[in-house]
Amino acid sequence: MTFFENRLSLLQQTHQALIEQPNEKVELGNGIYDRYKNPVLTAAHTPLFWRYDLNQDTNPYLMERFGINATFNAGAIKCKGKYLLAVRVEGLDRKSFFAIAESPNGIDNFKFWDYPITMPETDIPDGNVYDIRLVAHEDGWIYGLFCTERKDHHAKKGDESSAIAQCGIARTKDFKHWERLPDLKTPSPQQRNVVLHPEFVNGKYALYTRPQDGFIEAGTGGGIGLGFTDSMENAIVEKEYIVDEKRYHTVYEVKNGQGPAPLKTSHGWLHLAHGVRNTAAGLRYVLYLFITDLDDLTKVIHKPAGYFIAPEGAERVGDVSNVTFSNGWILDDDGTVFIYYASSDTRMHVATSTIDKLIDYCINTPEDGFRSAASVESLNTIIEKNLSYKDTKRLINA
Ligand code: M1P
Repeated sequence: MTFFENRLSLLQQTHQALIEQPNEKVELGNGIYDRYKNPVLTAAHTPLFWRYDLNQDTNPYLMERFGINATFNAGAIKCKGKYLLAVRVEGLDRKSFFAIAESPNGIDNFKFWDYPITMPETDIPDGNVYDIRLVAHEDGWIYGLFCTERKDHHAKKGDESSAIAQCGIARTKDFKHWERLPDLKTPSPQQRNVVLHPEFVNGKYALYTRPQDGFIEAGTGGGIGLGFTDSMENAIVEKEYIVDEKRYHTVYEVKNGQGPAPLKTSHGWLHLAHGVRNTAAGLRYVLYLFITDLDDLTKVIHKPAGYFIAPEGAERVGDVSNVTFSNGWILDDDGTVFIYYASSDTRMHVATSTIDKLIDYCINTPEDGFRSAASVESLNTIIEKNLSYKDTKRLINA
């Protein structure tokens, strides 16, 4: 066996073992959702035939020719019984693109399709595209709304970092062929985390937005917005209504953003969002939930205090450490919810729960009182209630 053949065989065995590794629940979670031991996708899950030239004549050392840095921030959808993730794949060159990975059960055995998505461009080429949200809209199309980032040509001379973020829009029927539509127009100078609501609202398309003053700063944008457009072929939102505002001394005080499209439940629309706060160690991104009214999408009716998922253990470290981010979840017919989240802009994980548990969590977890004294009050209510039960006394004294 040549050096090349031996190395290729080892690479193939390792890759196959990684992809086929069964995932397991982490025991004794918080009762709200279950985490899993392994990430569902890492850079190492990408096919070997993406990363290597597999011809011994042209690549005798069997070197990587197209390195992958990270697989994260995936949109999610169930199609023909398969769990599909539209993954943000980032090469060593820092450019992101989308690729579909498919699993039979939603928790392991995710395998990338042979080719990444070739996303058509508008007249103004995209510098970078990322964080796609997949939505099967009641108009019959599957939409992918994502961030398109382009260099800010008005930035100061020498500034090679400033960019303009806007919402790119594309639609498909098969996830292979995409029709690119014009970018969304809104009153805000920049947009990220724009998500299509799955149903028409008074005959219009509804979009969750995240108005922002600059590329990083949400600034006066206010929070997660909602706007309406007559058409997705020329999507224009004239007014953004702030649904969930950023607020002093919360986990979303610096900025927030809608995650995937909300799930319709009998209690309202269930939302997953990310919240960002600043720390001495930099920005910290966590996930939180809230429910909006079924008829008035701008009205938040339940919102537990604090975060739902925050980075834990190995999740804390990556290219952008201390980040959890989600733009994909799947609700199964039996009520199971698969929450796909990325850690530290590096890899993808899954957590599972049920729609009943998530609603219970939203309705029965104390709300944020925005002051320490209010938090103590919430805690005392729980303690008093528990200590008044005879059974609790027996259990805690056992
Ligand atoms: O690096 C953390 C996240 O930062 C951005 O999110 P937001 O617009 O809310 O600040 C995005 O670039 C996202 O992709 C990234 O995960």
